[in-house]
Amino acid sequence: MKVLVTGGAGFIGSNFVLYMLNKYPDYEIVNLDALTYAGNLENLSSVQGNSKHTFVKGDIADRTLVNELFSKGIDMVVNFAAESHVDRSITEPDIFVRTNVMGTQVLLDAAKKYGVQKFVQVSTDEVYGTLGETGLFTEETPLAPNSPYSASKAGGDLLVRAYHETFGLTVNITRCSNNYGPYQFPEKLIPLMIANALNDKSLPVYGDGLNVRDWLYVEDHCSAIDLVMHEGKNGEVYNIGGNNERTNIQIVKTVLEQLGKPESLITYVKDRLGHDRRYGIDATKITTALGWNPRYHFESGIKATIEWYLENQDWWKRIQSGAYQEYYAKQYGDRL
Ligand code: NAD
Ligand code: TDX
Repeated sequence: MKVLVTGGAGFIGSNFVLYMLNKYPDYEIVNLDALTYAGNLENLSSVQGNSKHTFVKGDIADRTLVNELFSKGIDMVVNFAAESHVDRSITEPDIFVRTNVMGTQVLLDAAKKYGVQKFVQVSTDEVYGTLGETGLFTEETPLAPNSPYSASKAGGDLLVRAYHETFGLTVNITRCSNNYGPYQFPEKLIPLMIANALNDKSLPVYGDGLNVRDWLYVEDHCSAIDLVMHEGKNGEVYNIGGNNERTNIQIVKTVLEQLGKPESLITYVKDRLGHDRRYGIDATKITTALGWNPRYHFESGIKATIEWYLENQDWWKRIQSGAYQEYYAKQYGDRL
């Protein structure tokens, strides 16, 4: 089995590559990643020299390169490659459309041209928009994306659907809630708060801090994708969630408490534009149809995550010493 994993040097993609190489030692993994600011080969250092892992630096929107890879034989595709940060999509939407919509279409064309057993599109609960205080997103919830990021992911999802309906491509779409765990870039809530707390810097909480997200440990997301790629019913969408809703302020206080840092570091800042109030996932379909269940409770997952960031300070400090500083000043400079 030869699997093309795109975006496999990013947060979830690299966790997935490590998970797959460990679980299926006979599989060949071709990892196509453009190494944008979010891609980091350090995430894959433990599999350097593993002959079952081939890293290719390149863009999913590069049709020539993508066709060349497919022409050598690809059995399955798992498409993680994306611009993934909502705040960046508010200031620079163009690249989100290019990668998340057009890049997905290039991959779909190649999958159609060369034939694959399965194309898995890794998507997000954000395509469903926002919830009020009650209710959960099901696979039947209409798409109503509110940010340029989620709109571009919804665009990618709709192309996947269209290539299934029109050309008979074998596909699945997964829509997962917020992930956390090792190798997450410190622009996202949990690693940003851990890093700032360890640096004794203020912790910027958007708006009133009462927006709700559902959190899933990244390894549980990987096991769900594994099941979908092997057992998902052709053409189906699967929601993936942790049944773990928390307000942002609860998350931030948990991080501070575990690190023994004072709550005085919390600073409420100007809200994100178009900030979705609440996400909540109904994962009944994947649990009943495919027998998936998350292994981590939030308490053990957040503990493992904090330990990882404590033990791997070089990893995130190297990131923070580069272009990140410019990003941070631009995002937070006039908010704080
Ligand atoms: P990430 O930003 O950490 O990683 C994205 C990776 O894609 C990076 O390695 C980057 O270099 C690569 N990439 C970007 N543009 C590319 C291009 N044009 N060609 C090739 N590679 C490119 O993102 P992540 O958090 O790991 O998310 C991975 C996927 O999972 C995304 O599709 C995202 O929408 C989805 N998702 C993420 C979450 C979450 O909580 N992080 C939740 C649900 C779904
Ligand atoms: O500094 C911050 N302060 C803050 O209050 C940051 C970075 C975030 N927040 C809030 C905004 C959100 O309500 O925390 C919540 C989580 O924010 P992010 O980590 O940026 O995640 P979110 O916007 O929910 O999107 C994430 O989950 C779904 C991923 O980035 C997406 O790729 C995924 O699709």
